Amino acid sequence: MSKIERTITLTEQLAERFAEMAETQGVEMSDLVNFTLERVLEWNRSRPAIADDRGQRQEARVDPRLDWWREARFGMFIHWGLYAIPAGTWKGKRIPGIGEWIMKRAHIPVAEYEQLAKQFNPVQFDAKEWVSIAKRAGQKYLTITSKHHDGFCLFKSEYTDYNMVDGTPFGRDPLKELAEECQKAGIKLCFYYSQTQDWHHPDGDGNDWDYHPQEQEFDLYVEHYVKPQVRELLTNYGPIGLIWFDTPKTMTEEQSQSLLELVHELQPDCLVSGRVGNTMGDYASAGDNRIPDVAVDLDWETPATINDTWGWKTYDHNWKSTEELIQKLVDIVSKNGNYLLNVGPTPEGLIPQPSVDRLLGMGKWLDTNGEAVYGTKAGPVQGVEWCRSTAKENKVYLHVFDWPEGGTIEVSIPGTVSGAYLLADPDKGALPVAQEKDQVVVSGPAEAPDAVDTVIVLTVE
Ligand code: FHN
Repeated sequence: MSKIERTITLTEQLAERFAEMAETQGVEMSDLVNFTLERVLEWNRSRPAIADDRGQRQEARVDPRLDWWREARFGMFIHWGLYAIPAGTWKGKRIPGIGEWIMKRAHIPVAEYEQLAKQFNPVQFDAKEWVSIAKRAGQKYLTITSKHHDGFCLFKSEYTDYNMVDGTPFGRDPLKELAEECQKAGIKLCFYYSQTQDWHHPDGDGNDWDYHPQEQEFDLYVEHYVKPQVRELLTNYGPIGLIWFDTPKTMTEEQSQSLLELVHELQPDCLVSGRVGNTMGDYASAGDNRIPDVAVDLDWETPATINDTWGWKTYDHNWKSTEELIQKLVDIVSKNGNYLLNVGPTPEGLIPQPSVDRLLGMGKWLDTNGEAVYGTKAGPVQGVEWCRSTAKENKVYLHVFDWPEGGTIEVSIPGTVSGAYLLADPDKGALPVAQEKDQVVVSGPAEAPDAVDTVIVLTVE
């Protein structure tokens, strides 16, 4: 029995068991499933932040093709598709979970879900504005869902009419417009592409309410649909920074390898995310919203939400604060990672205002402190609750999250520290430094200059 067949059999057994238990215990099957899902997610959170099969290929670790990405550190993720229309509610019922999963969570038949395309008319979409928000946020690349698990394509494709140009009243190709604006703004355009799950395609993974998984030909879907579409994406939109494959699930080594080769054949400089599966990525992909506890000696990235959903949901107001987002960015960079922070635009084509506000707040902080983020690596001070550190050339940047009373900063650093100043100080006024062996003591102002993260630059010999 193949892995997929075993998975299907197990799922069927589980479903039967759930139904039995719900009936004998007199509880709703949907409650049982939802609570179980919560527990599974909790269990998932206790797993390593970067799963082995989403790791980085050995050869990629020193590959200069990644240099732009190592410099960038901060990107914009965009989840946009038909799911923005129901925005978390289907037939008057709020559907639990992330917005872009509504089709699966509510088992919406393809024939019904695809009707949404006829309503998708985001007349307020303005590629220039989206790119400008990313730019002002200090984000250096932009990764947009060209096709998510629901199978709808945001780009013109010869392989399906279920796409923005041929299938919606909008009739425009947002990826073309974004490609132009990204070029002008010097932002790398990148494409998310769901290579395994496709709940619309008869041979794609994940839809067992319209299709019979046992009868599906996943290999044919990869060969005759995924690959030709990846070819379109890498042929029709100019240079693409990376392809963000996702949820590899049943991808075999051969399938992951062949996708990797296809991308590199079409655009040798285009990177491939760790979620191509089987540890073949050009860089590793951490779990959603997961940040490793310690620095990781790989090129890796955390995809993350600003609230709790990727695709727009009208009633998800659980927005993280700007302060929290800045500290998460710094935490990630201080462990060698990149932060890919998501926005879920509305069906009208607008990036939600709470996201814009937070992104611009981050950009403002980066305007002053970007030097301590872009192109830096994990610094020598690690495992300290109140402080993070990044490093570049002969500089160590101390990111002080909790300013100590009195302003005396004490850390352990190998090497001789020849000077210290506040990064926000345009005059680079020297702060008194004392050093005994590895112990460095900097005397800063009594009050925190920046309540979120005060950056002290140490020049190290
Ligand atoms: O299932 C998707 C989810 O919808 C979203 O796209 C995230 C982003 O990292 N990736 C998958 C779950 O990990």
